[in-house]
Amino acid sequence: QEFGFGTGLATAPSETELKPPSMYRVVLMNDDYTPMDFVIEVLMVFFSMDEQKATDVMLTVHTKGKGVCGVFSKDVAETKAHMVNDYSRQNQHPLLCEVEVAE
Ligand code: TYC
Repeated sequence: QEFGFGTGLATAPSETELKPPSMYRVVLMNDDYTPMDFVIEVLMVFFSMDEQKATDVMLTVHTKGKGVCGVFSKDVAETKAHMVNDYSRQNQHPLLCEVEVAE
């Protein structure tokens, strides 16, 4: 990932080059095999959603291809994505959770 900390040239860094992005989206990707109930369980357990919200997000992923589970600091986002992917593999499901820069 490229955060644009500067060009290497001896110019003053612009405001956007001073800090790396602070917030990161955790997203779920659709696939043809992971059971809907498993995705709902993941959203409830790892993202503290109630069953109604988890069902909404799962159906968004199912119909649109991907969906946002939440927005977090870099550390929290990467840890959550890793935990979801580990849990999915432990249960022999191909469910994929990814992290995207939010801002
Ligand atoms: N498409 C899956 C099915 O029909 C359900 C599913 C939803 C899978 C969301 C992954 O992130 C996902 N069983």
